[in-house]
Amino acid sequence: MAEAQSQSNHNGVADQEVGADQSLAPTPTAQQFPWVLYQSCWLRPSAVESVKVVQSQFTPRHDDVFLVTYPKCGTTWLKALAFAITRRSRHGSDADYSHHPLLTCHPQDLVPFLEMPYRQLHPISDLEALPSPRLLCTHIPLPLLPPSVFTLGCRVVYLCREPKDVLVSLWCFINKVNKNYTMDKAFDLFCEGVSSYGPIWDHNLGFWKKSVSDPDNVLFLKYDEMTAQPVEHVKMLAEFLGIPFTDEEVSQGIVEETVNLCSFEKLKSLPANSSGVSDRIGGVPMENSSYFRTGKVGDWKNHMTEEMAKKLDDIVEEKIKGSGLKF
Ligand code: PAP
Repeated sequence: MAEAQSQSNHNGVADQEVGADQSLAPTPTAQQFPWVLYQSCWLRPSAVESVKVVQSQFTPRHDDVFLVTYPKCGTTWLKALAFAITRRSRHGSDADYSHHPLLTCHPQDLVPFLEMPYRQLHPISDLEALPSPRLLCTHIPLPLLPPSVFTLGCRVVYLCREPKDVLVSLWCFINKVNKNYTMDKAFDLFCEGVSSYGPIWDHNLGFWKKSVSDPDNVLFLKYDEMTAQPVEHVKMLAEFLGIPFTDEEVSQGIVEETVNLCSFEKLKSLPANSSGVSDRIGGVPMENSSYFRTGKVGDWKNHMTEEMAKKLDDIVEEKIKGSGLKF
């Protein structure tokens, strides 16, 4: 996740270099958090370069499936679920999860991101080499994605999350590598819409509106609802992906097995996810366990005051007013 960029990797110099592009402007708030505005989206300078490579070089295929999230909305969970669903045997008797790749690989590594590791460092041909149908993931907002994702009719699964929980998750993640990213600063920036791939409300609204106008191709999911009803959501996801669970699979308990395999508790307990360090961004090593913090709904209460909560709630409510989207 690009926000984890350490201070030493990006300073004012990088900002100015990117700032030469007329479409970019430095963040208004703090020089030590040098997001820039690229096509109305806040990004780290290196992420801008990567998104530009995706925009100019990535060729979608009609049978691609895109998992899209704003950072910290449950990307790891969605990757695990979609991977488990699409890779399962269509025949119940062959469904054996005892040797499943999710037991030995971090979910983040089983479904590649379009824009990470940064594509100016890791060629887009890595994605071209994947066999169809590809399962891909991205944080890139809708207006910045190659338009053919939608004209080709690719399936897009969007997972959103209650913004206060997103902010807390984001702050905990970034604060591990950048102690200057305090909760107060994170909050002020977030309320201005400034965090990687932000503003979050624009990100949510882009895919929300598309899911309303094009429900066959865009499935809009909510983390909180998925947590409350995982079995129903796994069935819904499989159906949307064109591979519904058969009656036989349902009666064999394969849906529940999928839910359990991808549960926070199960994944967090596995050595591949609980130990070690990986650099999935490019120059930003993070502990594998940092993708498994609490996995809870409403953890914002432990980190934000009621006053902060009200301010952010009011901002988000105003931004999404009239769209039909609710948190
Ligand atoms: P990314 O957007 O940076 O790629 P993402 O997976 O969205 O990662 O962020 C991690 C969040 O998803 C964490 O939330 P928290 O900080 O509020 O705890 C993490 O706990 C949560 N998460 C990871 N795996 C699961 C899972 N299997 N079920 C539910 N939540 C999960």
